[in-house]
Formats: sequence, C-alpha cells, structure tokens
Amino acid sequence: MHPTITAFESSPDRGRGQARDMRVRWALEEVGQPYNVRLVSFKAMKEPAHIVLHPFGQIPTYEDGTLTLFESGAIVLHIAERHAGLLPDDANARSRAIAWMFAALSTLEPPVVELGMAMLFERDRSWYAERLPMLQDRVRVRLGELSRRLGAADWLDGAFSAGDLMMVTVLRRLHTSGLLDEYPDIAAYVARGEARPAFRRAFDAQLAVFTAASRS
Ligand code: GTB
Repeated sequence: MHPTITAFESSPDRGRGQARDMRVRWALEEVGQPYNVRLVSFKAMKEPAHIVLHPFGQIPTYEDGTLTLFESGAIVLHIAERHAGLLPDDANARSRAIAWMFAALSTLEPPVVELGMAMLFERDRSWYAERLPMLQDRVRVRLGELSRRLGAADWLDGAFSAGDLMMVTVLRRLHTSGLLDEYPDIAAYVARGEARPAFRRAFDAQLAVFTAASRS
C-alpha cells in the first residue's frame, strides 16, 4: 500500500502549487515513492473524520499503515529519513540539512507568510501602505542573509537536500511580491529547485487537481 496524503479539493491558489501539500508531493517524487491523494473540501477539513488526522483541521496529512502525521515539516522529514535521496549519509551533514529545514520553517516562513497575508487580505486597510514596507524589509533581511550564505553554491550545504526542498517551497511564496527580483542569486536558487524533474511532477499533479475541478 502506498501512503495517502491530503490536499485541497479546490485550492485557493488556482494550481500555483503554493499550498503545503506541494512540499510533501515534491519530497515523495524526489525519493520515488508513489502516493495516493485524498482531496478534502474546506468543510470536510473541519469535520471529525479529518480532525482525528489533523488537530487543526488543515492539509496536508500523511497516512502510511498505522502511522498518521500532520505538519508538512514533520511529514517531509519522515519521508527523508526513510528513503535515500533527501538527507546526506554523513551524520553531521544530515543534522545540518535538518537545521536548514527548521530554518526554512521557523526563520524564513513566518515573515514570508506575514507579507503574503497582508498583500492578499489587507490591501484595503488604512494602515496597509505604512505596514507594507516594514513587512517587506523583514523579508529582505532574511533574503540578504540567505544570499550571503548561499554565495556561488547551487544548494545550501553540498548536494540538494530536504533543507533546500523546504527552503525553495517557502521562497516560492515570494513570486508575486517582486522581492525575489532584488536577489538574483536567490531567484536562481528557487528556479533551480523548480527545474528539478521531481518538482515538475509534483507541480503538475497538483495543477491537474485544479484543472479537473475547474472543468466540472
Ligand atoms: N504548519 C502547517 C504545515 O506546515 O503543515 C500549516 C498547514 C496549513 O497552513 N495548511 C493550510 C490549510 O489547510 C493549507 S497550506 N488551510 C485551511 C485552514 O486552515 O482552514 C496554506 C496555504 C493556503 C493557500 C495558499 N494559497 O492560496 O496561495 C497558500 C498556502
């Protein structure tokens, strides 16, 4: 039996691969693990059958045999630990790759999401024009630091790892902000991630859900 993940039945991003099932799909594609997808509506996500899988009534979840997981970071780490290809064999390098996963989720993602939410939901607020530059600057600080660390390298620490996978999925959320244009090396890093065949397969799979839903 293949693992089953959950994803939006109708993603608000219209198939742009911004929802967090994308990182789980990408990880599964990188390691060559086939998977099933159960699509859930916003209503179903808040019902007991889903809450038992995810206490906060969200996607993605992951079910494999007797194991049920929620939180995209925990799911990607689980996949990376059980398959070759996303974490180095060397113990120290492995820990550093995991540190980059945490950095993506706890240092980069909060200001990136804060900016994205403001741009989506706060545009008509009186204080938007004043708040926007502050939110942009918080992201710029992290992009500058990341750019310095990345230098001329292709990936954050040696070969592509789950740390890069997580970082690229977080940085992709900046596509509509224009901020990636200010950091050509970071933009190129994101483009390298998006060019990976496993990324393309994962992206196409989630886009197919949106395309099918918009036809029906
Ligand atoms: N920390 C959790 C994780 O990493 O798994 C966060 C999970 C989460 O935020 N899930 C969202 C969800 O289920 C979907 S990904 N939301 C429904 C709810 O909370 O009721 C967040 C997301 C949604 C939509 C877009 N978009 O349209 O661009 C981008 C990201």
